[in-house]
Amino acid sequence: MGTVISETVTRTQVGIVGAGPAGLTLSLLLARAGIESVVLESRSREYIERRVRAGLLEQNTVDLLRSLGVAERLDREGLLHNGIYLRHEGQTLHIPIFELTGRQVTIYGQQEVVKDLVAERLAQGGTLDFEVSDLAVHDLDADLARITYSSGGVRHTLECDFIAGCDGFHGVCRASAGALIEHEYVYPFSWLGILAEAPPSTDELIYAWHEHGFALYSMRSSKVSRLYLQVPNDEPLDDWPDERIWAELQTRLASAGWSVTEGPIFEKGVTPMRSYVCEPLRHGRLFLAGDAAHIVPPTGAKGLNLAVNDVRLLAAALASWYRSGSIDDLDGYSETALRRIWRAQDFSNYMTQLLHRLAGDTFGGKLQLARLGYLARSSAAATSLAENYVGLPATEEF
Ligand code: RFL
Ligand code: PHB
Repeated sequence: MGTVISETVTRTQVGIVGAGPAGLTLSLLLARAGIESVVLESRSREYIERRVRAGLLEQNTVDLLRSLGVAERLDREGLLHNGIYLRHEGQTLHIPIFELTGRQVTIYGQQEVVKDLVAERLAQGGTLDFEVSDLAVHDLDADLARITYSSGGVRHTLECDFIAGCDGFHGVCRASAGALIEHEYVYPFSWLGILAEAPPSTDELIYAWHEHGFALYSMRSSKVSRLYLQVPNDEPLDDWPDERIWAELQTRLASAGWSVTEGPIFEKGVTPMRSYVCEPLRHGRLFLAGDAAHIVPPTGAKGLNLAVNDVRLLAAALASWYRSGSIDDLDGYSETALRRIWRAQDFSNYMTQLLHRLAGDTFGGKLQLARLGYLARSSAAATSLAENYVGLPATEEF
């Protein structure tokens, strides 16, 4: 005798697949507009609240989180930054972002953002189901779309007006969206990232060019540092005991009379670097947002910020449809979102090409040093970097 599996059918306005920054933010934006949604997540709450990823929030992102009433802890614990350092050959160039743009970035871990969004979603009594499995989307071109999934041994069908595919790069929604056009570039290197119990010995982030490869000095708090090293693709973590990591960070980030403060490493991981965009961001009633639709290399710190911008546009388009029955904004979502996505792709690629060691190429290295020199001498060049890094205004033009 097989296991008896009960089945349920429920109905909502927007079915959201994925409880990352994109899906959770979308659910709160929709709730504020009086639109009901259901968020379905394959992982556990503990897992998504611990997953270590991004750390740098654009002012646009902070402003949006504030407007949703989820920035109380962010305002208390986030670290405001007015600039960044670019370091090469022992020289340090400060890009004074606030002075050049009047805007700031904030360091606050992505998992902290996720915790705050989850807490608010649950406090509002919104549906957020963890550990769902076998999720699939159907009937994207019909009057009602459907999401099927299992949860707690029960098979569910969720009928929806629209589905938001916010399920990240390895999710299922993009693959169900028919023949999309894909643009992709995979870089011949990865980032080895660590978290260490060590007070940062720098006031601003340091992006370092070095002949051994790129290094980044970031942080999470006054007690925790976040650091990254460029490593070859498929680099085994076992080849990087803590002593080797610290030695390499000291070498690549070196500056006279200064050193990186070391401490116990409590998290280590390797992330491949990819640029990817699919288009359009829509198939019938399915809309893609965040990493489900695009990936940027982390050098520009844009991934989470782009995800939040996508759902800002998508929520406004859905609200316009529910308010007036006008389909225009939904029809325009893909084109509008892609303008900023491509701007961020270009900036992320620029930062990556500026700072990483490129395969056996002295010509490329010389160009990088010429660009760094230009950034030091031209306020136009520095302003261009600063306005992209801090985040161009959240209008539809970019
Ligand atoms: P997420 O965060 O991947 O969330 C997708 C969610 O969908 C769930 N899921 C499913 N749920 C149900 N059914 C399925 N079949 C499902 N398949 C997947 C997943 O479990 C997950 O919870 O995507 P979202 O919301 O689009 O957010 C994107 C960001 O997470 C990402 O862009 C950033 O982390 C990128 N990133 C950075 N972005 C920044 O803006 N600033 C940074 O400083 C920055 N640094 C980084 C980064 C990413 C990094 N890594 C590890 C990739 C640094 C690193 C090292
Ligand atoms: C981070 O703190 O994790 C971080 C900061 C800036 C980046 C990438 C990652 O460009």
